[in-house]
Amino acid sequence: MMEEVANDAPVEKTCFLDMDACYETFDKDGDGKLNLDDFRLICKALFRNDKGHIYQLSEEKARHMFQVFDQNSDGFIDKDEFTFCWNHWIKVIVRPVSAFLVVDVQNDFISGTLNISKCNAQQDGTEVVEPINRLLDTVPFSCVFYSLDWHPPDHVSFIDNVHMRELHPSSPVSADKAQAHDTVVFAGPPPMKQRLWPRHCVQDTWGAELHKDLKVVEHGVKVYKGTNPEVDSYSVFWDNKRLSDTSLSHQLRARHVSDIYICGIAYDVCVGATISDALAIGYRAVLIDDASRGVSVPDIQATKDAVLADHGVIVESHEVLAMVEGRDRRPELGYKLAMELKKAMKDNQ
Ligand code: VGL
Ligand code: ZN
Repeated sequence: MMEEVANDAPVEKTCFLDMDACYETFDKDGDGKLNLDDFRLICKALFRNDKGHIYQLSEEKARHMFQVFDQNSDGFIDKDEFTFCWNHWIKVIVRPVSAFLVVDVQNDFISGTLNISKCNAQQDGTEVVEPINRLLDTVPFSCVFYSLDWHPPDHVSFIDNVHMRELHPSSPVSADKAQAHDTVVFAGPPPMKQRLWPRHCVQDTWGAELHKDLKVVEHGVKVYKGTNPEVDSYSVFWDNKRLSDTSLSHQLRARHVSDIYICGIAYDVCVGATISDALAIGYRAVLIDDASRGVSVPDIQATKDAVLADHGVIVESHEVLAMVEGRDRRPELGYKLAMELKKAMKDNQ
């Protein structure tokens, strides 16, 4: 497909600064309301990158989003409807509030007991440190979080603890036969599936420390997970049984975050679970591919597929700065936000 490059840079620069000016710019016939064609022009001005490349948006997605903002379904976005669109959608797209979440960049996953370079994908965990440090040095995130897998010695996920708890008759592997990476079912109640891992990230040990070269910024917030001996916690939001949350979602809300950039280790375990939760609770979420390393090749691919299916975005670290500064605006994230607004309006009815 031919690349579409914007030739209306001055219009683009000014049209999202002021609501009334924006409305007039796109109300081409001056009749005081915007039709679908006008809305498509807004999308064309919104969804482009800092180099003037215009991102394609399907007719179907444009129509879906138009319908969200045409609240009375009369085929037009009138001024009141546009006010909502401006405040809750355009403003967020042009000036997102971005959090950076660095997941489990800890010794045990890089060179310790759960060294991912010895796992199926044979990836080198140290390789995430350099792109993450560069992002921390160059991108003005409004807040930064570091998660730490932080297990007590009797944690349910450790292979050498498998005899501590009764298995359920449905468990595919017995305690005596179980090996690291096998999935067993503990008796409960209720019965609980658990993937077994080598002992790792035990609280207050070297293996649980962040990698020595990882930059920890002054305002960075550490989030500890996996602290309950009875339940594992892959997502930085909740444990796997959703018994308790880590306070991450509370802190994101307190800071009015709209977008979360996620990376780290392991791509297909904790990074994947975290971005899946971020999208599920409504955040515009971005996975930074070259700043993440994982355990298993097919699981990494499944993680990517799931992110894209949930309207998340996968980028390389060099693309992040322009996105955080609102100069590179992805249609997928705009669509994600519009669908969240639609949900919220339905819930309020
Ligand atoms: C993780 C396996 C076990 C992770 C944590 O941080 O991805 N993986 N516990
Ligand atoms: Zn763990």
